[in-house]
Amino acid sequence: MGEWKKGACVLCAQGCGLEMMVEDNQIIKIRGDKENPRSLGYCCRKGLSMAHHVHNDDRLAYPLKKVGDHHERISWEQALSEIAEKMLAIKEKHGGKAFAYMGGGALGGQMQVGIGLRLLSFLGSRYYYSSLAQEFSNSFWVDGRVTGKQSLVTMPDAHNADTVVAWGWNGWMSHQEPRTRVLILKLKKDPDKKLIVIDPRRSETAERADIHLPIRPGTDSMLLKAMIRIILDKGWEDQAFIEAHVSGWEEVKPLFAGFDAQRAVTEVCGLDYDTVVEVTRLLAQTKSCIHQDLGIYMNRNSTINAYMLHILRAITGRFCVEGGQILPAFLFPMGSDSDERNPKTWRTVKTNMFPILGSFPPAVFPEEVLNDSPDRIRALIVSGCNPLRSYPDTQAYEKAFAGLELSVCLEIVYNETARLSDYVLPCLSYPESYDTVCFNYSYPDFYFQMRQPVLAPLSSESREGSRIILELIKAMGFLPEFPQSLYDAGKGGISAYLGALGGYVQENPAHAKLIPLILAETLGTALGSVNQAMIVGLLVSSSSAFKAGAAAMGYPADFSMIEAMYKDILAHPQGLILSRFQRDNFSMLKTEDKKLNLMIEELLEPLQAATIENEIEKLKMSAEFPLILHAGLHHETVANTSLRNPAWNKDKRWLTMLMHAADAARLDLADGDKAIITSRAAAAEVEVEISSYAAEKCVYIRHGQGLVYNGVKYGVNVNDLVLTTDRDEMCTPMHRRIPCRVEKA
Ligand SMILES: Nc1nc2c(c(=O)[nH]1)N[C@H]1C(S)=C(S)[C@@H](COP(=O)(O)OP(=O)(O)OC[C@H]3O[C@@H](n4cnc5c(=O)[nH]c(N)nc54)[C@H](O)[C@@H]3O)O[C@H]1N2
Ligand SMILES: Nc1nc2c(c(=O)[nH]1)N[C@H]1C(S)=C(S)[C@@H](COP(=O)(O)OP(=O)(O)OC[C@H]3O[C@@H](n4cnc5c(=O)[nH]c(N)nc54)[C@H](O)[C@@H]3O)O[C@H]1N2
Ligand code: SF4
Ligand SMILES: [Mo]
Repeated sequence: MGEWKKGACVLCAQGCGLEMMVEDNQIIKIRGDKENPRSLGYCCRKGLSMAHHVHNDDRLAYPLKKVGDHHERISWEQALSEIAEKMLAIKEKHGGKAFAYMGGGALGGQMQVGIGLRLLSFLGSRYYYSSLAQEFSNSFWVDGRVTGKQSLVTMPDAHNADTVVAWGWNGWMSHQEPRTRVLILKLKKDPDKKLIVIDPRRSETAERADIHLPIRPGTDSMLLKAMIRIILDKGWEDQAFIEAHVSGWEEVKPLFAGFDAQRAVTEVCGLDYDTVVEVTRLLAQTKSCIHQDLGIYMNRNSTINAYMLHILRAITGRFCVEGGQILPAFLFPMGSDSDERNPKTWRTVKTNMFPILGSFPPAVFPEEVLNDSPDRIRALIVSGCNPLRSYPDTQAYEKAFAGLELSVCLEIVYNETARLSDYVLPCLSYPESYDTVCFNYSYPDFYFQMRQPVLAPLSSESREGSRIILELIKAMGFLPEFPQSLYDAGKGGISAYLGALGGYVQENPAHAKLIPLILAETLGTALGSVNQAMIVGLLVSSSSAFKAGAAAMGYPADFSMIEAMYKDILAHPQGLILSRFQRDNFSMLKTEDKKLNLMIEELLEPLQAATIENEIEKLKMSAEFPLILHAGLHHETVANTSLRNPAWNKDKRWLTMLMHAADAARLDLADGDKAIITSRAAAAEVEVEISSYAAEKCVYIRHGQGLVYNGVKYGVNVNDLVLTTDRDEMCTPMHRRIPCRVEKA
């Protein structure tokens, strides 16, 4: 008889609580965990299929080394010593700039980024690339200017709002909010609440909306400008809020003078003007929030759109308030503040790109490898992402991997990236280890879950990812030896350990900067898990606001707080509320005047340049590529590239390209026909699916297809159809607007 064990789903950022029935060290059944304080039993079909993520034919069992054109099994000893030796040689010959680390966007293995960045820093590099920098960069950058720090990312508080606008977000399929389908149905059922969807197609979310604005693709900046103009014309600004909490609005406001809102809405966006006025009224006069997503993030004008969305929120008083746009409480931020105005901030050598929220954009990586500069990237560590399917332009990535002197991939599966790497190191998957993530969504409550192992290691040779990186750091000789007493102290409880650590650092002040690594090594060894030790470290270094909130939850307000919280975390495998922040949300702001700053100098010119005339010109499609490819629908039949075994979709039609009936008729294509899609990058054969979910002149291919499982490739890898240069000024790929044409095969 199996046993139900508590954990979480790692297949999207929601991390829903799961209960897993485990029998013979196999997950045989899954259900949502009603005791999880955030997801409350919610679970989608991906979560229910999580077992395929853990148990599949691609799971790695031991370290691999590339020999000729294939991989051979090697021992850990050989792997660590060879990698260490090669890295030190590259460092010696070419310096720190030769190294990059890639990963951390997905939920599995987020903890090892903390330690991976230290490895990078020992090597002398700051080149950290992450998946987050190919979706949210523009928005994070704008967040940084408005809130005063990039690490203060902002989010909608949709569950507490009366009007929710889904802007380029197909939540019914992609979630992106806790319990999204519950939220959507709640909005739909309640006559006093409204769901508004702004999306060119009648998506599964639009289908359930009170109002759907079927906007012409790529014209969101015109709609935003028009809405702000309408607010000014109707006198819907929240003057008291602006006075108290906003700075810079008076300087920015003139940019909207004379803008012809009605013409923009009707002629450019193709929308009904009165409906747009009503939507604007709901935004301004109800408890509203806007959830924007990839439909506008990975599209044209993404930066000024993020800017105008914040202007809209700020002038209607929907920022830092319940049900509006909030700054979530956090234990550790999603990334670091990396202000490119600081001359010390690194840039990429070839593309001169700066990091945002601490991470560099994957779209420039191939160019950073394939160039003649002495400072080009030569060695890469990948952990917890699959660039050979996830990042734009697979061909460019293949060439980049071939151009590296050393590539090391930490993975749980033998995926497309592992296949091209020099060394492949097997990690414990999350149900085999302790782990947590940095995605949180609420204020003032801070929700936390340390996922605990529910399975014994499936292979005796797999290791915790952060332990692997720590071993590499040690193999390169970057860590001094620590006294046995520190290892022993870890066995006596957290408070005793922290006391011993304090004593050690007092005696060895030069090692203070090594504290996170001392914890990882000595406490990590005592606890049998580096991740657990890192969580203790995070609790110790948490902000005073976090600790005050924890004290308010009843934790002792002294030194013993850490041990008390840690024990509670262990005792609550379903997750818990660890801290309740005490001050209002505005107190999180890091601007000098503690106000929302709307004056972003760099964006004034682009905002001004977004005129109706300019946009009409720029929106024109060429005769060669008259259609728009939505390169990567986040559909319920895909889970990025994390569900490799296609068995979970056996009853679904999921390897198709969606197309509007009118386009199909024009091209003489019937449902099920084979067609050739051609973009600037490549051509591919696809099966046509005529769908009411497609907008006219747009075609849609799901993201996360094209995976090779047991020698068979399933569907089209959409990143074959994209060039790295299909990107905007912040190097975000334009995956929602890839020009293409389609012909009958
Ligand atoms: N089932 C499933 N869920 C997932 C994932 C998955 O792979 N599978 N991946 C997860 C991840 S990592 C992410 S980031 C999220 C992404 O979640 P979403 O952002 O919801 O995903 P998309 O499928 O890109 O949906 C974007 C919507 O924008 C619309 N759109 C396209 N062009 C425009 C435009 O010009 N203007 C406007 N206003 N809208 C436009 C599209 O029609 C589409 O409905 O999904 C997450 N959830
Ligand atoms: N063309 C196009 N490309 C896209 C998108 C698109 O819409 N269009 N969407 C983009 C978006 S929004 C995102 S977020 C990215 C997602 O892209 P990625 O960040 O690459 O995420 P996944 O595809 O889920 O890959 C995660 C990898 O981590 C591995 N993994 C899981 N657990 C662990 C662990 O504990 N340790 C280690 N070391 N590895 C682990 C998994 O096996 C998997 O191979 O894709 C992007 N790519
Ligand atoms: S919404 Fe679905 S995929 Fe996302 S965490 Fe929850 S169960 Fe997993
Ligand atoms: Mo994403």
